[in-house]
Order: sequence, then structure tokens, then C-alpha cells
Amino acid sequence: MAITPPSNRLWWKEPIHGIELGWIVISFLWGLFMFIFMIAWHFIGEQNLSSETYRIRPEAYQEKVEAFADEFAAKDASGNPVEEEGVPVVRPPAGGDVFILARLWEFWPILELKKGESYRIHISSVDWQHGFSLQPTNINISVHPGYEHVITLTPTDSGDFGIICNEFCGLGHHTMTGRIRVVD
Ligand SMILES: [Cu+2]
Repeated sequence: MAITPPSNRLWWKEPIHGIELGWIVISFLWGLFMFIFMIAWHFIGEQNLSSETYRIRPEAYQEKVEAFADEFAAKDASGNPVEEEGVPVVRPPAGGDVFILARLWEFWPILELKKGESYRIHISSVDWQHGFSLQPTNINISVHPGYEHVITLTPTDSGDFGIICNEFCGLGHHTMTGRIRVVD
């Protein structure tokens, strides 16, 4: 049995009911309001992170991060590189460009930054998609191979800040963590 009889097949040409039209208008306006506020929150709520993004080959990014880590590797009193759980600690000069690489399943290297200085933090992946979530701050971006993201950041507190991957990336995903240390 047809829902509408054959004589009434052009059902979409029937006049729309007032209440239905009312809801369509309300949901359209609400959608418009939410759309505008995605942009507005960026300015009045400091919600969406400002970041720049550039194309880069994963191998080229890896070379850049390794050169950076070599140049500014932290050394102990006897001149040996400082590592924590096999990951080198890097002490870049205050206020410059710093680099982090995401890969299965680590963030590399560990950065040591100075409180109150502005840094441009570069982040990219060399294999799969990962997430960069800086705890406990509201800094959270997706990290893709082939794209270099740059976040401008000024640490306002000292201490250890954890990085966790929040895009599921396979077997070791739950162990994929990193660290940014902020010193006075
Ligand atoms: Cu992951």
C-alpha cells in the first residue's frame, strides 16, 4: 500500500505545515549562530588555537628535527647528552623555533623551555596520523604526516607538561606520550 495515493504523488509540492516550517527556520538560524560562534570563540573565548600549517615531506621534517636536537642537546656535567627513557632532552635558546616529531609511538625529543619566553613549536608526524594534546592546557591539534604545524606558545608556568596522543594510532597508542619541561 502506498503511503500517498497515486493521485497525490507530488507530495513534495504540498504546502508545508506551519509548525514544520517553524522548526526548519529555527534549526537553520541555530546552525548559522553556531557557525558564526566557531569563529567568534576564537577571539572572545580564546578557544581555538591559532596555528600555521606548511607542507613538508616527512623525511625532510625528520632531518630538521634531528639537526635541531643535535644542535641544542642538553649535556650533563661531564658532557654526555641527557636522556630520559631513551629520549634526548633538548635545551633550545629562549624564544626561537623548536621542533617535535610524532611517530609510532613517541614524541621526540623532550623540550626544555624557559618560562615567559615565546616559542614557535613545530610539530609533524613522520608516519601516521597522531594527536598532540598538551596536558593540562587546552592545546590540542591533529598531527598529520606531510604537514608541519606551528603553534606560537608562551609558557606561563614552570613544571613538566605531558603530551599525549589522542588520535588512535595502533597497538602502542596508549603508551604514546611526550614531555615539555618549563623551567624558571
Ligand atoms: Cu595515538
